[in-house]
Amino acid sequence: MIQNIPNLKELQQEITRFLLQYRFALKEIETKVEILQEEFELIHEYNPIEHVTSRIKSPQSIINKMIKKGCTSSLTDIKENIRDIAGVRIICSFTEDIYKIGDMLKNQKDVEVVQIKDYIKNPKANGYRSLHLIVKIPIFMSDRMEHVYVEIQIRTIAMVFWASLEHKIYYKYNKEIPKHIQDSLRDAAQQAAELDKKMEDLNSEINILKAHDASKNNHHFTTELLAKFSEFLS
Ligand code: 0O2
Repeated sequence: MIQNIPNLKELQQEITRFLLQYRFALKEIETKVEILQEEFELIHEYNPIEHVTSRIKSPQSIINKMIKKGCTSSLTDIKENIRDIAGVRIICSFTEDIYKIGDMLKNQKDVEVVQIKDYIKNPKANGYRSLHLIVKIPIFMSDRMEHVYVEIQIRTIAMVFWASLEHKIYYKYNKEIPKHIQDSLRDAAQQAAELDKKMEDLNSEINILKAHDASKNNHHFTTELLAKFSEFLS
């Protein structure tokens, strides 16, 4: 037992370092998203991101996934197979914002997109909708550089609403869910999708009105300016 203590210490250090890289990876992605958010607000006077959350997967959830995937307990194996140990969730105002934000992240040079799961264009059978990007980013530490996987889930408020409640109610429920409940769940997801569409249409209409007003104001301003200028010249 006593002989094992140095090994235990080493193991503890190894696990701490292992989890640390995920914490740093989350910070990197969060900073990237914050920059996009601030830039959008300042330059485009519009904020497509409602809020951002992040989490490190719980040890229990990591173990469950290891069992599901038949993954060994080597840290290298875990790192390669469980790609959502670090997870960031970006909540956008409208569906079109999801793809804008997704593209902006994809275009960043240090972000390697490894996998895209578009559950908006292809919702899961239960109705789940969200855009998932599995990305790999470099993390620079005192003595080494690591490439770390992060799962970025991008969704609207309506998608969050459905997924959070479904998660609470049924997700990971290990028994067969009765058909009428499955149908209701899918129906609720459909209603959430319709609400998203309705809000997006309203937003587009308002944007057209705003653009029309802005061009009218510009026209007034130019006419007034020209009148003042000719008054000044005469
Ligand atoms: P938790 O507790 O959120 O971490 P893969 O790793 O690609 O082989 P996986 O992980 O099933 O398989 O991929 P998928 O389908 O992209 O799911 C990744 C995550 O999306 C899940 O992580 C959930 O957070 C979320 N998710 C996927 N499907 C559903 C769903 O039907 N309902 C809800 N509420 N969330 C879902 P975890 O590890 O399963 O769970």
